[in-house]
Amino acid sequence: MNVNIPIEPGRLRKAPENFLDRQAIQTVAAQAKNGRRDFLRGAFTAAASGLAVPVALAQSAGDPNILTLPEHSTGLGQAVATDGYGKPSKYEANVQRRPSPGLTQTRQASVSFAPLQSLFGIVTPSGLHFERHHQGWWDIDPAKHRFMVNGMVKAPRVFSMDELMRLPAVSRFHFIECGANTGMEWGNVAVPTCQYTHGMLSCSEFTGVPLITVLEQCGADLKNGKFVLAEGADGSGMTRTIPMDLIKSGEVLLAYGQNGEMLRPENGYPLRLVVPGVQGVSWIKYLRRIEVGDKPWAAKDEEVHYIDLMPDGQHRQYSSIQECKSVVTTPSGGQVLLDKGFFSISGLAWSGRGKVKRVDVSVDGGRNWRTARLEAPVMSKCLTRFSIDWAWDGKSALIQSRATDETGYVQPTYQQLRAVRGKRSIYHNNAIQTWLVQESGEVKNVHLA
Ligand SMILES: Nc1nc2c(c(=O)[nH]1)N[C@H]1C(S)=C(S)[C@@H](COP(=O)(O)O)O[C@H]1N2
Ligand SMILES: [Mo]
Repeated sequence: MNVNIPIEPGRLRKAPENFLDRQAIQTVAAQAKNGRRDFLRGAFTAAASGLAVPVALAQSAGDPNILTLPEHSTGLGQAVATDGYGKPSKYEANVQRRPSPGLTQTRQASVSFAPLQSLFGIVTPSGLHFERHHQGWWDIDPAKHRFMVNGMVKAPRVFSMDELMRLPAVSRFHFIECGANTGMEWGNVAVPTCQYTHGMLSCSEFTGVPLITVLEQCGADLKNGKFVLAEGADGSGMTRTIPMDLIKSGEVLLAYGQNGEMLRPENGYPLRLVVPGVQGVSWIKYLRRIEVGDKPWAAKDEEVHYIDLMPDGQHRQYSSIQECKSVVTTPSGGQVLLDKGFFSISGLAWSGRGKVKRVDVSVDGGRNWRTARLEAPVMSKCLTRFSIDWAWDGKSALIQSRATDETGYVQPTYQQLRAVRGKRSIYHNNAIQTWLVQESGEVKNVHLA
């Protein structure tokens, strides 16, 4: 599987999100408001072509970065605890979650996308976690937050955060993906970069109490109570039905921890439901109530939203598991390969049904496949990092990844998916993504016919 690694490793220019400044973003957003088609792609291309391609250092002249001692090697650095809570290097300031310009009317009912193309490993730094709010986010006082259990339970009960946090907790790594992730791409290429095609996806270590523990404490009727309703405390009235079988498995958590600290306010502080494998909308934030019942509630976000429009015009409801999916994050849309030679193709794979078993990578649009390396740990309902060696010969290439999960399910091509689902859905697009590497080195989002 190894290729010979040439002496000069290939160099990469980052995707446009990493260098578009605030001004440029505002221009793009304004154009979007005026309804200009292809605004995003157009603006990004313009911004990208205005940049000078970095030139290799004239080695013969000697590299001043080695020959001259920098200040940080001779001076006194900064003091401990200069920042009581540390933040990223100023040189990483362009690595941000970003709203897609013009996607929504307001920023309270909107989404920001995680910069997948800039991340390593599987964990999403909490400050870069994607956001989806239906009615804005809140920083709720945990001392005043209350969580209620009612419905088919012997002893309905209200918990404070302190009471919940006294109970035995578990910590587990899971991905969360909005059901609408990649939703703009059903019909055609819509957005230029992996941040916008796949960035409604994040992965954290969550800490919390298994919901089953609390239901048992309240004497829930686990025989006739086939479902629970989860309700958030924000103004969106977000309510979702969760099948009791998932809860009995012990996987569903009343989570307060995220990556070793309390949840971020944007992600539901102080309490959110974690429903591994299930689409993001069911991971209710600012969780204030669980009701046990014997049938689905058919809430607004189950009847008219988060449903799958099928080609025959019918809607499919309660299709909430996020099926096996993957994406190459480098090279990916908007990046530019600056020279031929070795590149490590790298990406993420996940499945709402368990572990990723295997990822295959093609550089010729799916004609030939090689099996990629999976980076340990490979965990259930969690992101898995894969990589494979590639020597770019300077010719155009079509890069794809295809994941298979432990159930044997194989990620479909667009052709296969559209044959069953049509082209007009929003949710649950898990098709194989294609990135076209052009001879110029520019990487583009394309759909193969
Ligand atoms: N209370 C509440 N919970 C919510 C939402 C919301 O708007 N309010 N949005 C849902 C949707 S659609 C998604 S995809 C996830 C997003 O979680 P995140 O913002 O932490 O990424 O939260 C879900 N839980
Ligand atoms: Mo969502």
